[in-house]
Amino acid sequence: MIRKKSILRLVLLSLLSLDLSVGQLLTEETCNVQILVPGLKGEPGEKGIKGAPGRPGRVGPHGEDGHAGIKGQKGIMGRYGKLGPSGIKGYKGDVGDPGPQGLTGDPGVPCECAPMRKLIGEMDIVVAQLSSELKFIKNAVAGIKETDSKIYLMVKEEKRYFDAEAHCQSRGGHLAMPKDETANTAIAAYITQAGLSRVYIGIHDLDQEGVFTYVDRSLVSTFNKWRRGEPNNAYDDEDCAEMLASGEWTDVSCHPTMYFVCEFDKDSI
Ligand SMILES: [Ca+2]
Ligand SMILES: [Ca+2]
Repeated sequence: MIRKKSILRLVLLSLLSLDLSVGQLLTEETCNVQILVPGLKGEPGEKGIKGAPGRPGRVGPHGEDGHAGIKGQKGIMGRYGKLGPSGIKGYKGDVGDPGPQGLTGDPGVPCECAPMRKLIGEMDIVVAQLSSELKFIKNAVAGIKETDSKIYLMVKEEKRYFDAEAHCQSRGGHLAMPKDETANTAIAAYITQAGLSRVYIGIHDLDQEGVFTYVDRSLVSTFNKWRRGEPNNAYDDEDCAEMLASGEWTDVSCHPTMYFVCEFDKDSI
C-alpha cells in the first residue's frame, strides 16, 4: 500500500514537474521570439571542385600597326618577257671606206657612136630649154613687181624692222616707200599674190613720236593709207609700220620679225 502511494506520488510529481516544465518552456519561447541573436560563425567549408571554362570574351580594340619587316632576299631571275615593239629607225651611218678595185671586165662590143652622140646633143638642147623656162617660171612666181620708176622685191625672210631695212640697203635699196596710189596698189597686190597678210614697209616715227616719215626721211604728208584707228601707238611701242594685204597701213612695234618688201629705183639699177 505504501508502495502504491509512493508510485502515485511520483506520478503526480512527474505530472507537476511536466506541467511546470511546459510553463517554463512557453515562457522561454515567448522570450525567444522577441530577441533574435545571430549564431556563431561556422567552420570554413571544403574547397570546391574546378568550374567549367567561361564563355569567350568580347573582341578587343585594334592593335597598333606593326613595324616594317626586314627586306627579303633578292629573288631568282624571272623568265624572259615578250618581244617588245620595233624601235625607231636609227640614223644613217657614215660612208664606209672604198672597197678594193674589182676585176677587169670583158672587152665591150663596138657600137655605132655617132647616133648616140647626136641623141645626147639633142637632149642637152632640151635640158637648156627647160632650164631657161624654169628660170622664167621662177622669176614669175618669186618675181618682182614694178612701176614706171620702181622695182619692188618681196623678201621672204623674217627680220626685225631695222634688220629688214639693212638688208634692203645692202642691195642698194630701202624698205618699200609707197608715196602714191600706184605704188601702194602694186605693193598690196604683191603681198596678196605671195599669200601673205602683212609686211614691213619703210615708214616710221622713230625721230618724233606721231610724226611719220619714210626711211629716206621724207615726210608722210599728202598721201597715206592708214587703217581706221591707226596709227595708235599701242602700248606706247609702235614706231614702225606694216602694210596689210588690203593695202592699208598700221603702226606696229619694230621688234617682231616678219617678211618685208624692198624697193629699188630703176634709174640706179
Ligand atoms: Ca609711235
Ligand atoms: Ca597700231
